[in-house]
Amino acid sequence: MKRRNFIKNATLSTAGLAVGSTIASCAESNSEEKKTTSTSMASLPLVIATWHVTESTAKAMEVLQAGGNALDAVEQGCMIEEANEKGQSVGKGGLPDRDGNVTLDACIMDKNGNCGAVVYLQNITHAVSVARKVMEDTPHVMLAGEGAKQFAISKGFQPEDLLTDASKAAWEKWKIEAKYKPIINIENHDTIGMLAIDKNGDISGACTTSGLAYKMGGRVGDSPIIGSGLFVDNEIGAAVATGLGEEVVKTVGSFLVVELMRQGKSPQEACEEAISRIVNKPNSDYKNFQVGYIAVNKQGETGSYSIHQWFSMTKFQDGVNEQIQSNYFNKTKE
Ligand code: SD4
Repeated sequence: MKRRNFIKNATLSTAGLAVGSTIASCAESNSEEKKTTSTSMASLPLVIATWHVTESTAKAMEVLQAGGNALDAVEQGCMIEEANEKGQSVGKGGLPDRDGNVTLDACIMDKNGNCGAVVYLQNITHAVSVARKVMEDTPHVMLAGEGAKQFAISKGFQPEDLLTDASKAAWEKWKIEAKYKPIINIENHDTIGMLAIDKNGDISGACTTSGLAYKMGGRVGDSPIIGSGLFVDNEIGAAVATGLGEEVVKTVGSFLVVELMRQGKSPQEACEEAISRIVNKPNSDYKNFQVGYIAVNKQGETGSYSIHQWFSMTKFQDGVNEQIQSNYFNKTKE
């Protein structure tokens, strides 16, 4: 499935062996397509991620199987996609803003509620790792722009040009008309949000992106905003978002999903409710943008849901690393 295939009109935005403990789970999804999203018996460790990123989930699972914790797993899993030049919305090869600058946003959150983020980071491929350094080596949560870059360099990250020939060519083509119609894509490799539970039952998450293609210079989306693009609560579960970041920020989406789980909803129900908050706003323009959520609870149940079709979750559990198509809200023909 190629990235832009999702655009149906001009405005539509947008094997390893599992070992570990087994957790019995009793909550159930109310989704019509229950089989696609939930599990009644969750064995650990497990990893889920937005979109089709089986190489990234495989890396994360490798870390977990080797005894690594969930934080190491999500960081190293996301790094695979950041280094993948073909993924045009993450790290190296990411599509630039309208001025031709590739600017990255990322965040990471651990089991203790610690978090770190970078926004508008340039010339450093592994934004997720810089976010982790912000979390672990500074008294701050977020660093932006030049400050984030200088911090990364001080930590040994090598600056490099992230604009590949393919992304430059796409930008040159875009400039001919230069119309900004945020594209939320369905391609195999995209903004990656990843959640993991390790053998100890501890949860961590990460999210990394080059943001919306041809955005205004300086624009930052939901992905590095704790509570919007990502939220982890080790007592309850975790959620991560993808899609038109402005809409996620307006509803503090990932925090909302986790709080809904705290109130007793399953991950699937919580993702569906968070999407319904967006589409049921007065005058919601949801037909013209995509938002998707994935979530996991402490019992290891998972869920995913989006506004439009073509969103998927990759899940690695019990030796199975698979892409699972998400159920979605807008069933009218697109
Ligand atoms: C953003 N949420 O910058 C990101 C974009 C995205 O798939 O998820 N694209 O708004």
